[in-house]
Amino acid sequence: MSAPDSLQTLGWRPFFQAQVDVDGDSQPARVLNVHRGRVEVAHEAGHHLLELSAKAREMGITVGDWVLVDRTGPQVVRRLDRFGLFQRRAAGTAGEIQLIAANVDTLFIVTSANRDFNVARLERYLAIAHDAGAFPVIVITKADIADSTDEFVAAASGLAPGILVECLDARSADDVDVLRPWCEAGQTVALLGSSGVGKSTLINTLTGDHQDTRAVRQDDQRGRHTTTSRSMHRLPKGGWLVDTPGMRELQLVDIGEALDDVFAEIAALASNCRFGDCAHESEPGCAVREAIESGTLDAERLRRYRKLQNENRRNSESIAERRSRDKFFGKMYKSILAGKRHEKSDKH
Ligand SMILES: Nc1nc2c(ncn2[C@@H]2O[C@H](COP(=O)(O)OP(=O)(O)OP(=O)(O)O)[C@@H](O)[C@H]2O)c(=O)[nH]1
Ligand SMILES: [Mg+2]
Repeated sequence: MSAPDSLQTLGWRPFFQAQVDVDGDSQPARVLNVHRGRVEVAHEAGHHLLELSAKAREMGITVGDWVLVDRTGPQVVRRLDRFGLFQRRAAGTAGEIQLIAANVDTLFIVTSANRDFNVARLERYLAIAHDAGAFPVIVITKADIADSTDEFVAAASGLAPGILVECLDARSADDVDVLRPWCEAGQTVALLGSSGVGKSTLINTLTGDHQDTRAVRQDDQRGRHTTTSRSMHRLPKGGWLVDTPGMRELQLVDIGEALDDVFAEIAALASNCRFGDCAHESEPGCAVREAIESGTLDAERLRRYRKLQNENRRNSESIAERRSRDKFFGKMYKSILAGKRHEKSDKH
């Protein structure tokens, strides 16, 4: 039988403590899984499956969230503010924001020492990490089958001053040990990377498991073991691994500042341009173009920055547009209804 978790082991910290005045009626709990209006939470007394009330559904609860649970209910009474959030736009044209995971401390950005390696993709993932408040660690797998990993490590290390880059064989427990400090008790990690780079392999090596996705054991009240697949997986040292399909479909949405963090040197140069709205094209006094001409800034890096800015703008604008359109149609619909009612009352 697995021992109940302490709040610290679940990831509780002063940031959350400061938001609550925990009384006798409610207790903090971490959301391990959300499925069809039900959440699985873990708290000091064990695991619980809770049905969400209509009010709780409106709180927009996602994997990794901290909530307050009424001891007597039991029912989710409040969602605590997050220090970070991964989100994406729903597929199709609806353009709604979908919440993927909250309160992730560390993001392992996984790529391989082969043709998967792509600087633009890494910059994109770094922006996502920044936006979600997660500390990025670039993990380059398949070091064992690469002729040399120097170029990959140099290119990744060049992406930001002090950026952490680990190069390893994802199948080797010894190699993967360098990632364990991020997986200690109370830490929450997630992985991001394209298909085939070794995410599942890393997870298996980290958890010592051999399954595709690690399932967490849980005792039901009769003491029987049932094994279910969950979104938050326990790591051997007590950390948590977020493994949800949505992580594969993350996009840049409302991410402007995070992009400026990733491309900090361009953002800093831009602040020296003569015009505040300089597009770095043909304006006089453009510090960004000067840097490219003098060779201190790579033109390709500017191009990639622009591309991500455009992608972000496209995703974010269409949401704003959609909202205003919804409002417009809402009003129109109401006025049509009002007109119809009017017509009806005229007839009577
Ligand atoms: N030699 C070597 N093979 C690796 C390494 N990492 C992963 N592989 C192999 O690469 C293949 C793909 O690894 P997966 O872990 O399934 O990749 P994934 O990122 O989970 O892929 P998706 O689930 O499709 O997103 C498997 O055959 C692994 O054994 C590594 O560091 N070295
Ligand atoms: Mg996989």
